[in-house]
Amino acid sequence: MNELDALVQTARTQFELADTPNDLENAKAQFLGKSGRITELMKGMAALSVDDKKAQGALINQAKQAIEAALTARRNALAQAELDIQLKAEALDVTLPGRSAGQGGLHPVSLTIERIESIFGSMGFDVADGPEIESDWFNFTALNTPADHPARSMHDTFYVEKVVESEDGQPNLLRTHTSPMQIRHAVQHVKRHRAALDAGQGMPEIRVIAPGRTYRVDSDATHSPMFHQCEGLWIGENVSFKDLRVVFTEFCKTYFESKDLVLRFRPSFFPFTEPGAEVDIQFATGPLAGKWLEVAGCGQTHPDVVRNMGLDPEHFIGFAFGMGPDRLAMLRYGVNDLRLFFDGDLRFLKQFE
Ligand code: 2NM
Repeated sequence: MNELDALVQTARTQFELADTPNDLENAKAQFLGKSGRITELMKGMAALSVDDKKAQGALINQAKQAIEAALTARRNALAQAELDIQLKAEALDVTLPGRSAGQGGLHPVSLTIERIESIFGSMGFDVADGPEIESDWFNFTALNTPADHPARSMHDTFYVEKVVESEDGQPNLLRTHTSPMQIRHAVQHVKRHRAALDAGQGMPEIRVIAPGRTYRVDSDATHSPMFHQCEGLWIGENVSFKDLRVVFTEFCKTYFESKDLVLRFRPSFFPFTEPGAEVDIQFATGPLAGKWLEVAGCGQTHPDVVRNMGLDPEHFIGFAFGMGPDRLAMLRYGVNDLRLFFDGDLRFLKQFE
């Protein structure tokens, strides 16, 4: 093997031994650099004759090209190896099962309230909202509840530091029922139509339900200090107790999906109604068949309450009703302890999703 072939062979070996691009460039310098072997050989030709220069130059060039080809091949091989390592490290196994985000669901009482809203919505009722911290006026006074009424005692009502304006300097409290939302809604409605009312043109009827959290000092298997109510109000110039009966009967049949249930109205008393009644229902079939179950209170809105809405009770009449979504959920789902709804145990709550 002549000297040039040996040189090319050495270069190939050195390049193969280089494991990194940096090592490879260092190896290259030994052969192709400024003072590399090929450069040295070129310089060595100075003393040769013209013919020998031609012949020797061609051979050196051949060797140089062979070394450059080996260098390029090794550079490509190292780059490819680096890419392979990177691809392997970043590999994504698309066949692995995904990680689920976990699915939330609505609380059974929320589902019940949505159901109530949907049924009354189909009968033309709006849905009102309002504050849980109320003034004494909206919670009691406007609802014809006298100052010495037991519902106003410290034993029954959670009084709080004053945070909302109370018209009469009375303390704030956690609302004990959803009625204040109805008063607020009615007052706003009447304000909007004040001009037409004063001109004797009347106003669109008030038809609204008000669902939400309510609070009383009470805690056992059937009472929770926080519970839910949903009240309804229909005020117009020609609304009667018969309308109440029709609307509430329709609601119960739709809510319980039972066409053959019957309603019973038992006379009762509420400060904000005159007359007032309790509503009992009885199923003809199913596990509760034959039993009278109390599901709501109702009545014709008391003239003083109509007046507190800004209306003349000589011209406007209406009815209201109030029920407990917690109790409606218990009846519909067959739950016997109210506290299960508020313990936050997912094993119980997941059953209703
Ligand atoms: C009930 C029972 C009977 C009622 C009265 C009113 C209002 F605000 F219009 F005066 N809302 N709801 C009412 C009547 C509530 O709950 C057991």
